[in-house]
Amino acid sequence: MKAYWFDNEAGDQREFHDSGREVSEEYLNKLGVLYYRFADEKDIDKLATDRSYKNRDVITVSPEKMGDVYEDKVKSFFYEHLHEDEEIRYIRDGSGFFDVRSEGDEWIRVYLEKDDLLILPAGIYHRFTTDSKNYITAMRLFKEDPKWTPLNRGPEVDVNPFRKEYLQNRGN
Ligand code: KMT
Ligand code: NI
Repeated sequence: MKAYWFDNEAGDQREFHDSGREVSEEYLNKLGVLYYRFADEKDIDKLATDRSYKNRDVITVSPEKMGDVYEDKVKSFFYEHLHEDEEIRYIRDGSGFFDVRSEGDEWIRVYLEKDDLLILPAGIYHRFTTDSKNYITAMRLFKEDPKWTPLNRGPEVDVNPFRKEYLQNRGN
């Protein structure tokens, strides 16, 4: 895992876009973003039990797996959105970028590789992209029935109760 301020330069979303300014794990925690590194899949079972994640599946995002719809999928994952539930991703192979909004509404880019686990809180604006290798396999964990519906950023979603609760929890 490596977290840094996104450079906001033009160019392919799958490039690193590293401004050279690092972001600490402590700052991610302040945003409600949690990071773990689990080399042993037994650790994921414990976390799942502790946090009541009852269900899981595995998704591979790659042209081989997704075929013709791959490029469209990559575009859609990259629309800024939030969810009404946590987004939990445990990377099993490959790599990719999760971008999350800072307190000041800037992008922070989180680069994840195998054995990295990231938890995004409900209500945080974020987006995802594969990197230039175009391959990631991730375990997705969820509490009950998955609510994957991405709610794209806009005036209505800005006042979504889960968005409001997120901001309140962060002291805004
Ligand atoms: C998401 O919600 O953006 C995704 O699930 C992306 C694929 S998980 C690596
Ligand atoms: Ni999402």
